[in-house]
Amino acid sequence: MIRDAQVLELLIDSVRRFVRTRLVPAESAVAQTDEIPAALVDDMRELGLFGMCIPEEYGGLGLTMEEEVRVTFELAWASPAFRSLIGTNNGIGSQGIIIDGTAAQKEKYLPRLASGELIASFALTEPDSGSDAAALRTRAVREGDSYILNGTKRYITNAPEAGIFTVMARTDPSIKGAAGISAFLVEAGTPGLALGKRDSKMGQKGAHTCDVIFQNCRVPAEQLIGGKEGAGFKTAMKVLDKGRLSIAAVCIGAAERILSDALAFALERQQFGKPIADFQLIQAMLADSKAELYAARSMVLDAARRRDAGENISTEASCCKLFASEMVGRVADRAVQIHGGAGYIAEYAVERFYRDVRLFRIYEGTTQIQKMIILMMTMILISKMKTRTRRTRKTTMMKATAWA
Ligand code: COS
Repeated sequence: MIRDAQVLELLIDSVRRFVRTRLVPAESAVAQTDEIPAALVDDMRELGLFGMCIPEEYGGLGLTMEEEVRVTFELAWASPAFRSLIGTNNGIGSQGIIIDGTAAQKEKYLPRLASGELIASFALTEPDSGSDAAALRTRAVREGDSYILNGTKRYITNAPEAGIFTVMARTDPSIKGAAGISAFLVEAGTPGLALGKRDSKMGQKGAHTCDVIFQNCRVPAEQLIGGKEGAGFKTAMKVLDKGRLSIAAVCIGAAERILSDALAFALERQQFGKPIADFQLIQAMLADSKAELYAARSMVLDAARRRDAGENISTEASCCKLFASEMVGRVADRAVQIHGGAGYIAEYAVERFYRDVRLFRIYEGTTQIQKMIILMMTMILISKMKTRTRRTRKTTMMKATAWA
């Protein structure tokens, strides 16, 4: 849903100008230093980028999903590290509060997240629980008006910068699965919360991850999201539904950039007396990339509109994340191929993007997990349909069409 087309075009236009004139020229320095310059972070704050998806009543831009993905297409034209810094405040770091938080929790944190004064982080993954998120072992034991947290979270994006963590921990050890998990808001600096050293990653330099370690970390009970024990896994899954759609949008922005670089190179590079873009085998790689990119873009826009219309988009979000992240991997691979030897040299952006985009097939749920979710949802629908009478089958079919 687009609320005001003119306002949105103005926003997209200013983000596009900012990305192309300020972020793109800084990409290679960010990759070398592994730091985003403070002046650029200030500019991102000023543009309102940290609060794009936070409701207006808390100082954010309150973008709808369709508006958000359209802005993300622009943002992701530059290195993914820039989007990663604002990504947690708009997505996995704030959505738990927005979707399931109490009024007091919203009031306390959302305005500071929207302004970018506070960076948010989402701590679900652990050393022994990645894809099987419900197997997490971090414990939260109630003691008077507090919970005592113990455990380790791994690969936590923006943890080194974070002021607030959404932490999934087990409050009921008698339940091994999802129902024993609760979500907490833990402030950086709380005694008993420590950070590991920054991870040394394959790509996305400038975007930081590290372990977050809890050792007898006392968290006030009012920091339990929604004030409800046992609801934390569902909160995390709802957050990831949106997160996966946002990542798919990032894949599209990145693929547009990579394809544009590949096309520019193919038009410039001469071999056998003419630009390599004149050769059909090169043209085929460019055309395949464009077609797949268009398909992914259409999927993401459709899913975003459905979410705005209030539909359950778990399946669509997984379809988008699966297709778009695999698509950008293929586009980056072809771009390196088109660049030839130059594609293997760090001077060219495609070498960096090739490594950067590899992460999209892994985080916020691997490609294999997305396939599992898609199949699970489809099987639920089919089994429901099989057990109904003909009349109710018709109703279910109608519901399924609306839901699927
Ligand atoms: N929205 C709301 N509720 C959801 C949900 C969603 N998208 N997905 C699952 N749930 C609910 C289920 O309905 C179920 O509730 P009930 O027990 O009341 O029926 C509960 O959550 C448990 O669901 P399920 O049994 O499907 O959980 P599983 O342990 O089988 O795990 C997957 C499901 C694999 C989908 C989950 O573990 C997952 O997403 N793994 C990947 C984690 C990930 O993305 N990590 C990235 C780190 S964050 S950057």
